[in-house]
Amino acid sequence: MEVRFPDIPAYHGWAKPLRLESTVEGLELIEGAVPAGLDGTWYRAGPDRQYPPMLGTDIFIDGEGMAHMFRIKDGVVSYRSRWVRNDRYMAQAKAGRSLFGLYRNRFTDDPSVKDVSGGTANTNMIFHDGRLLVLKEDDLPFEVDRDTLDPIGRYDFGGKVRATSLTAHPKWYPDDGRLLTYSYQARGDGTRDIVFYDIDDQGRILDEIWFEMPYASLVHDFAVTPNWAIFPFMPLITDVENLKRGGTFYEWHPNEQVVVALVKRGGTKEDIRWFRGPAGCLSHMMNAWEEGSTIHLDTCYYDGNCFPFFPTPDGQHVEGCPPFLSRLSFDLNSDGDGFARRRIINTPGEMPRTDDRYQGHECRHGFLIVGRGPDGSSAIGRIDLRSGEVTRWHPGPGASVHEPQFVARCPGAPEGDGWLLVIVNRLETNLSELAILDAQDVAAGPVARLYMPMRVRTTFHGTWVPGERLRSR
Ligand code: V55
Ligand code: FE
Repeated sequence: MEVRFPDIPAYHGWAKPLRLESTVEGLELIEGAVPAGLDGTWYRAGPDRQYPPMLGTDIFIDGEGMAHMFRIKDGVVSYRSRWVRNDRYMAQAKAGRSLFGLYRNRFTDDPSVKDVSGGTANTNMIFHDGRLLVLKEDDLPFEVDRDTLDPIGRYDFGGKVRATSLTAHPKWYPDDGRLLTYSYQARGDGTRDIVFYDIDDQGRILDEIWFEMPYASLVHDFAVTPNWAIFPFMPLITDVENLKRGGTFYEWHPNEQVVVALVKRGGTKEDIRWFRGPAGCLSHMMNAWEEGSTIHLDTCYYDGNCFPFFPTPDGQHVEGCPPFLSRLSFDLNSDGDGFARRRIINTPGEMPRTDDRYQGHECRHGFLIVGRGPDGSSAIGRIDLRSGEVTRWHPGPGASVHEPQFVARCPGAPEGDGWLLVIVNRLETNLSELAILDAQDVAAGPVARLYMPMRVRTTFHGTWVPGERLRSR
């Protein structure tokens, strides 16, 4: 079968499908030195395209999953990437072509895959209960081998998770191994069911709270504090009748509200507190914490539709708008159901991260991608959340960066004391680099830069797993 990719914006520039599996033992140092204490593996996931899309169109969040790993020890970094060989990938490999149609619309798939999971496994990777899992919010996790990325299988926590999918944005505590996660549209596409799970380091479910969303929302990310799980609902809504007509998985409803549910951990759905605001999108969460009776949430907030490729029900494509890191504050003692919101960085920014060990507690150090310009370039930003000061490292004209990953300098290091790992895109050479920065001084530029003899296409999110954890089985 002929392989010919369409000429569409989703494939221009850096986003051209790569479709390459790589193995490099010992990436070449360009400058500096890899910190001697760095010992562990950085896992990331992203989308690529196994075969030309069945219906000739594509959007950047779709595409078959590619798993990436950087293994670092004794000053040496090795890189490997592999397709996630899940059911979707294997069915298509056998057919030699794409068999799944529009993003998450099962009514547009080839009849031969009616009973095959359409999960793409393209968004995030975590290590939990000794398993390395690749995540996408359209399916349950898919387990792969921690050393080779070879396939192991779809994972449902021994049958204990009854939801049809799990988020790609669980919160995962390095210290106690607890996994806090959820499923939205948890009884199938277009359902309003959502469930919060608190799962311990041996896969036992400690907390399971089912409730209903106000509408069948996209719920891409959430946040947790010691007492609350915070769920954002935004008017990107799934309608099964629209799917049957061959429509998009989400439609934008500008006249609906943003609704935020604060779910009491250990409580019931009757304890949920509801807050409302004008239509907009909450995408990735930096962090949330409690201050007396107020819950603060730092998140990338869009004043309108974050995904302009999802039209309104009458087919209108509204313009996209930039995300700004914003602080939303919810007062549990107030009688009303509004919340406060203010920008904390005045430059557009996305893919926010912190020192994961402190998620749910007030942090000082935040990291994100800032200032994606018209030329596609972007920088790593660090915000001092106490003073509001933002510092940046820009890798150069036309260059851009993937989401940064914080790694603590050593197990007991104070919050924010460590390194940032960053994949850099160099458009002029069409190659990537791995940069390692001092997390407290990103403006100084990398302490090490490593040459990659290939382009790393989009990656969304990832996890650092210390070597000690990986070696203990
Ligand atoms: C998002 C990302 C997704 C997705 C739905 O950033 C929403 C938001 C990477 O995949 O499937
Ligand atoms: Fe995400």
